[in-house]
Amino acid sequence: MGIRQRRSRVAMVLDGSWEFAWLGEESDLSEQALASPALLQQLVYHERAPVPGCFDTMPGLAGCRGTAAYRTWIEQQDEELGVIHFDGVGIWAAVFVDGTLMHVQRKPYSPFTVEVDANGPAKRELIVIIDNRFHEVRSPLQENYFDFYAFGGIFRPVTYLPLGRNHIARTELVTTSIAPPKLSATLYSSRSFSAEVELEVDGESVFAGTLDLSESGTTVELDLSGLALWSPEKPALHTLQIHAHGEGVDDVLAERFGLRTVEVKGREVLLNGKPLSLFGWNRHETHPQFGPALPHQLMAQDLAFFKQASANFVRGSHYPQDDRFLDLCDELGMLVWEESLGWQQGERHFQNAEYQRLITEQQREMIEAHFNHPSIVMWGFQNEMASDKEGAREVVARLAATSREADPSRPVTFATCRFPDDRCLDLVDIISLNMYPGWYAADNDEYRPLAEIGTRLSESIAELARQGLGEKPLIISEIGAGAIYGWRDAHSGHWSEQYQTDYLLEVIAQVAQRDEIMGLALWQFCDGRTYGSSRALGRPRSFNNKGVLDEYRRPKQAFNAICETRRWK
Ligand code: ADA
Repeated sequence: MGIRQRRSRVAMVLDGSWEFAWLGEESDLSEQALASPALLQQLVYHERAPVPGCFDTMPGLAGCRGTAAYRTWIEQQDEELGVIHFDGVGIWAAVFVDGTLMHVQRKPYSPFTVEVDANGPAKRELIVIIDNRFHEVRSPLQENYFDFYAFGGIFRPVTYLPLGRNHIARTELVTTSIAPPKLSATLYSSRSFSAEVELEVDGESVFAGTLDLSESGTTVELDLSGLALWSPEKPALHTLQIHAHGEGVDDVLAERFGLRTVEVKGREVLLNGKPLSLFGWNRHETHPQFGPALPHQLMAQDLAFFKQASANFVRGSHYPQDDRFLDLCDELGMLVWEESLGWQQGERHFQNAEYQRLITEQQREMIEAHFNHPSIVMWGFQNEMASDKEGAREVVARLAATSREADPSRPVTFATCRFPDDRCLDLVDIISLNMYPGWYAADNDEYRPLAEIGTRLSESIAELARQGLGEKPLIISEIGAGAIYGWRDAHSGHWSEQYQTDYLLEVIAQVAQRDEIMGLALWQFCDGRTYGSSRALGRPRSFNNKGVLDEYRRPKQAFNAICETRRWK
């Protein structure tokens, strides 16, 4: 047979202007439509809304909580089935195709897919009901005590993949050696079938043969001698092209990857065998006009600011990240800590079986979806959970095990603010401490000098050693101070840009002096909307103002000072 006309997999991008209906703050359609989808036929779409987008940043809907309906259409041709991929929605969603309930999404920020049958050319109706109200049963992962605002909408891209019933579902690509470079490629298929498989890397054939593919995965070991490694300094990327064809299968999938290894050795995290020194920020996906539905250009701008400050590390606080952002991190050599959704979960969550089921599911799904991003160097979970309380150990053990089972190739961690009373740090590979010496104090009338920063760091290091944890890598995963953009004060009072500058330069200087600390993630990259309510007095403007840029990415004095004088290892 001559050169086979290989079908190239074509993804239909569904982003754009969808029909839209705001159903109000009292609507119970979210519940009713699940019971009787016929109700959807009564919907009248008066408006249109952008996807990706958040309806509660649109004029007239800012701050509203209730139910919205989005609708678009999918043109099917000769495919055997279609897979709709949602990269992230919030807070809760129900997906209907031609009036049939296909999926209920209860995990904000998680990617998910909906499989649609195909029977020849057809125009299929896709309706997504979004509810951005808090609901501890329907959406237990997102609560309004978190210190970041939960928006509502279809935050991230939606694509439609016309496929055969037999197709490659996903891959897991693990660098097993860097000298010479070797890659272990595991192919997961939609169901069990045998196929002629050809693998090409950057257009060069590296494997050809018959494989019995299955949902549990089939692994091929590839010797990729001569290919460049991925590193922050030289983020070389390669493309694995998978062609599977034969009886009942004709599929092709391209997967980008980077050749690099990550391992923990004593107090070091090694990338390609070299110790890492991590410096950067915690970053929320947030903007006053877009919520978490950030335009691609803004993501690129954010990372340009990281680079301007010679940062090499971003903690995706506190939920699964936009895949496009992770692509940019791969391309720019920005190292990533990615974590599932969490914010100070406590004993009531430990005892909530449904919460535990969903968060464990989100952890596994996040890892499977983002497995091949070389920029991700560690998996996290449960930010600032009550890890000093009864029941915490079981939760950390489960999430650490879930992470290691899904991906043995990366270390796991979680950020604690309970140290030295933590009960769980021996269960993770990397110790990550959140602390705010010199900013928060037990007694709000207490004077809190910047000298507290060095003292707290030294005390923490000594206590970790006393607890037998001194031989693990240590990251200061959150530390920072607030500043109101534009507030310049000769007295360097709290909330002034000067105070924040003094604070952060002291942090960097103190951390840089301590070899026991291999990573620093300042809190936080840019200001982000939070809630007024209980913490209004500590959140002027109902924003978390600890960004070194404001919410519109206007640099504060601290950012410029860090760029000019940052001393790092
Ligand atoms: C905690 C939390 C952050 C933020 C920070 C703050 O460390 O993890 O999300 O709320 O405190 O600004 O106080």
